[in-house]
Amino acid sequence: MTKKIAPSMMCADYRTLPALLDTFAETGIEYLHIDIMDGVFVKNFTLGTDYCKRLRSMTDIPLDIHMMVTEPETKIGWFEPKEGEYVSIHYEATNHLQRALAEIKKYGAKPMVALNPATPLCVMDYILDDIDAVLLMTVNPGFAGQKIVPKMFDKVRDCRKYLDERGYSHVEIEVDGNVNFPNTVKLAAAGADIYVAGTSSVFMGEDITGNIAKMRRIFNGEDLGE
Ligand code: S6P
Ligand code: MG
Repeated sequence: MTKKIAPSMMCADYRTLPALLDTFAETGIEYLHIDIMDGVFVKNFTLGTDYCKRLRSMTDIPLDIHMMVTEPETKIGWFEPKEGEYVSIHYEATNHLQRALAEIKKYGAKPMVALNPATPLCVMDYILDDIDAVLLMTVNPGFAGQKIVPKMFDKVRDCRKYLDERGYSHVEIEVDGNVNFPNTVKLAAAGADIYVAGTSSVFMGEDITGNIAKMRRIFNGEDLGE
């Protein structure tokens, strides 16, 4: 599968948003990762429904909406998910995971299940037909700028194997949290497909285009991520 970059928009400088979106279009950015937090599931507030709406009016790049909220099944519709977009909901946030994933599909969007670092892969045993991707949190959710949980490299590798062995090779793995350049090298080797890029990579320093090019070189094995 082609490896994709999803810049984390909570890390973006709003003052230069139109120019940033032009840069993302020019560099072929595949998704815009939108962190939704409710102050309950995680101790923070970030982006919301109006932000998604405005962003869609400014760019054709599909959104990748990461719902870090309790009872997501009651809130999916608020975001008016579109065809081609990803919507992820946390296993830990709902008693009705299968129903919530099916709800995302009703909008024509692509369902993704999100797992916190401590959550085992086996929770996906009976929802594999309901997902297009799994989001493996490589930090505990809530904040940008954290350090990766080292065991997550094994988890990504185990997840790729778990999916392939069950005939779900088409299900993509997204990684989110401290996806810096050296970690990208390891996560790519472990089999991650979609890379949420925040303060550790794309938004590090001033050269966003250069950072994106470096990520792509790492994907191609042309850069060691140093
Ligand atoms: C964190 C959130 C993430 C962050 C991203 C930031 O709870 O889900 O999407 O925005 O991880 O990236 P970084 O490089 O600052 O860790
Ligand atoms: Mg996120």
